[in-house]
Amino acid sequence: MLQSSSRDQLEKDQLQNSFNSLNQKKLELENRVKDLTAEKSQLQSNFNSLSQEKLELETRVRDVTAEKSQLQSFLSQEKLELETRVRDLTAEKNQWKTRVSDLTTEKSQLQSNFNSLSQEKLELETRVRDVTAEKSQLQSFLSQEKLELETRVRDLTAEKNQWKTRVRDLTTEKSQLQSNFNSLSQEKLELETRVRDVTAEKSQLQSFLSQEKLELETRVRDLTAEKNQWKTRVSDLTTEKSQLQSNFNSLSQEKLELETRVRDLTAEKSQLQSNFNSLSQEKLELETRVRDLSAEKSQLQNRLNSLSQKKLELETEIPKLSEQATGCLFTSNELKSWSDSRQYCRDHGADLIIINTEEKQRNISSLVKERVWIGLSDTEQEGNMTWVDNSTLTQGFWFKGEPNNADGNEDCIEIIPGYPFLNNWNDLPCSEKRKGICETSSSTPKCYDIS
Ligand SMILES: [Ca+2]
Ligand SMILES: [Ca+2]
Repeated sequence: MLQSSSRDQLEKDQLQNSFNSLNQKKLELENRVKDLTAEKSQLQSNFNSLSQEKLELETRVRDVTAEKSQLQSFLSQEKLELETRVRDLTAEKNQWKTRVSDLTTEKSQLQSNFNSLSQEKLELETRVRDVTAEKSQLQSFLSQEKLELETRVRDLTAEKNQWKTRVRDLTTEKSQLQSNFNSLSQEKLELETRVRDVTAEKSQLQSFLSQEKLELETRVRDLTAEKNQWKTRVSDLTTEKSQLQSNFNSLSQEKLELETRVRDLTAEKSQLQSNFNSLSQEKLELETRVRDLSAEKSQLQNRLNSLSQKKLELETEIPKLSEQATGCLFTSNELKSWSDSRQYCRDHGADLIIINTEEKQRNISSLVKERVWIGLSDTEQEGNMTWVDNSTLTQGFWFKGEPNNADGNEDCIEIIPGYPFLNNWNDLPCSEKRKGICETSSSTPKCYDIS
């Protein structure tokens, strides 16, 4: 019966220790779960702010891309309009050039016609002069001939008819020549009229061509000025386009950097997500372990409860058992030195208690409520612990570090309640005041309660 209760007690102590360490471990795990939860919240918060930042960057990239498309569209439209206008102006200029060339050719043709007409007129004038000279000669010759004929008519009447015939022939020839002369004169007049007309026409053409040329030159000047303005505007637009291209390039560069940053952030987010997942996994494992430990704790608690119940039952058994095993136990009402306490026990037919088994140590430890003397000392010889019946100590239930014979003056042994039942002995000076546990033989009828 005693051995069984002792084993239960041992088991109960071990369970108590296990329970304490498990409690401690549970607290540590709970703290670790709290820390991990806080760390997880921090990671989630970081992840949210990174997601927000990523969204803002994406919105900015979209805006920049839209602005770039608008600028490109505007520049393309403007460039197409300018190219169309330059093509139109170039075609118009070519038409004007063709017209100037045609007019120049026409003018050259007219000049050539005019020159040939002038040459023809000169030749006609020369011919008219020659015919006139011939006529004069003929007149002169005819007058001379008439005179000679008149003179000779008289003399040459025979010859007169011949000469008359000849004169008639000559007169006819003369009429013919006169007619020729008249027609030539008429022709000359017509030619002169035509020359005048041609001259007037030439002057008009020259005036018209000069006017036309001046207008064309003015228009060419205007067109050249306008072309220069367009060239300036094209140059400005080209410069503006280069500036926009430069802006676009820097924006593209910035966009690339942003994309790189987004990629880095995404990788970092993936890493964080991975960390978060592993932490979540670890948290789940810890929760599982906490659940297991809680279940184990509940089992231990149940076992502890049943053990406590058993302990209570056993405690009710102890006085009876103590009485059977050791006889009666009692203490003094006053605090005394070890020697005075022993004397008190002797005065009451007992002696200070001898504890020579583990079961008795447990029973006594469960009963004491204050520091008490027991019947053990090394007063006779330092380090040689001896019971009051002069038997030598075989098994001690010392507190950790005891006996230490502090100041070389600790020779009497006490039990300190509250320490583990099997480790609660201490040596201290014998003059210290304690109650002592007295133990009678089982034959002594009267017992005192030491509690
Ligand atoms: Ca000592
Ligand atoms: Ca001591």
